[in-house]
Amino acid sequence: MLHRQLRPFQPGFLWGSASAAYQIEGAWNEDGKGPSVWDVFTKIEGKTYQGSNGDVAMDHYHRYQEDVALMAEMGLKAYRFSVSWPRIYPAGHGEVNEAGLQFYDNLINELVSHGIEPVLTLYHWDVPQALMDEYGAWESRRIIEDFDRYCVTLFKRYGDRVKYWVSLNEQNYNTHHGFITAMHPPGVKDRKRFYQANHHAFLANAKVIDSFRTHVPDGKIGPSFAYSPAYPASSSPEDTLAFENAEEFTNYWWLDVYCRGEYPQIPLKYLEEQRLAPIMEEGDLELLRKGIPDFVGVNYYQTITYTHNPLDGVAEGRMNTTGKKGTNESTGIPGLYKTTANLHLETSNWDWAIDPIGLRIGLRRITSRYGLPVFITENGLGEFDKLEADDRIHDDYRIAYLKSHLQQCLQAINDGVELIGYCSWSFTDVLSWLNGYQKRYGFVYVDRDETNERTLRRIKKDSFTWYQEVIRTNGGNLFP
Ligand code: BGP
Repeated sequence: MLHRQLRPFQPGFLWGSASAAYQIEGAWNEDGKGPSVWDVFTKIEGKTYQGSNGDVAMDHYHRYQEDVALMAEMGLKAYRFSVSWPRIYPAGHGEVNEAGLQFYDNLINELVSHGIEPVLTLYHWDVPQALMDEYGAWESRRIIEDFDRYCVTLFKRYGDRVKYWVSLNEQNYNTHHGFITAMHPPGVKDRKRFYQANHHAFLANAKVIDSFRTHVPDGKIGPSFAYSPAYPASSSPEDTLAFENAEEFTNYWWLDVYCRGEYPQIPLKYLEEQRLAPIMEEGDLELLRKGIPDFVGVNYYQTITYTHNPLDGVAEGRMNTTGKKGTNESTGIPGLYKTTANLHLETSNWDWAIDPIGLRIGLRRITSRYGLPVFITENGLGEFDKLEADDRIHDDYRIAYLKSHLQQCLQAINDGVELIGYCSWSFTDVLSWLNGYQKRYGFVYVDRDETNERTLRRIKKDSFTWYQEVIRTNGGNLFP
């Protein structure tokens, strides 16, 4: 679709940036916080790149005022952050920790006083370890009540100042690694448990959206989905079928439940045959239908290309977590699909395909299938950055990535997509869950590495000034 003229970004477009508690806060055991599963998991040998963890991370817990001052200097309109559940309920339920609530009160007030719209993520993977020990966290239906109680506590406390909320962050990616590759907690490989834990997460998601309607009636809420739109490797019917399988199993499985309150028929039938389908109870489908969100949060990094995979074909392959280009292996489900490189696309050093048009395609697919507004809650480029002798970081590759993706956002808007806002990943550099501190995403460099906390000094990268100008011109400088 070629437009002769492009309508600009609407006034009030939310130019934002994002982060997550575990990846920036540090202060892992301060002011009454309980341990999360990540506090425990990262200490198991061999689980993360060079044993990196978030004990100190970017020390945002102690430096949030300095970080918000930088956001204000940039002119940021929205800031997406997550609340750490075990900071609020150290044991997952029971007594609430006032010091934890106070920290986010302070952060929210700081944002609001600088005219920055807070976008609050309720859950970005750091479930309290206490709930893992007590009942296996997402593997038990008990989590639905506990998650709801925690969320209602936040709705009541912050609902007057926070109007944009993200329910679950990347349930799909997190559970995939939790139950298929064993690279996230609880670190198991079991497809049956994967689908059951997902079912509980869907129910918990629907339940809190339902509660949200009562407590924050003038707010907007939606889940953030790790969306990698699928492509067929070729126009052969076999590859096209593999691509259809991938769309059904890796995207619609989640999006249909969120946006329609029902499981897609074709994968459900297949999983029933394989005895992998989740066990549902009476009332579950009614609850799912109460969870239709106000928007679909999209975390977009790449498209994935699929090809035919025979019954004795490829299963899980190794993932590049070192930044050594070309070390990612093909991965798939025998009889359904397997991934393959897309020869039309460049990749990052972590082998993620760079595909701005893929973002436009994905936004259009969501609009066509669900007719809901979209909020891009993450998009960015993880790369090695070099701190030059003059204290500068010339991250022109990041500017090129973000610019090309934003250009496609505007194309998508002109195609008819209702886009609320765009949060880059990330504002400052953050801990990359499995890839350590060397895979950097921020506009602001943080002086530390995997083993040495160094000064934790904040240094603006070239992309900082560039995004500042994007915001100032409401996207006017994106096109020549
Ligand atoms: C998403 C997560 C973020 C962030 C980002 C980049 O999956 O929601 O928390 O980490 O991806 O991924 P990575 O750090 O693996 O490069």
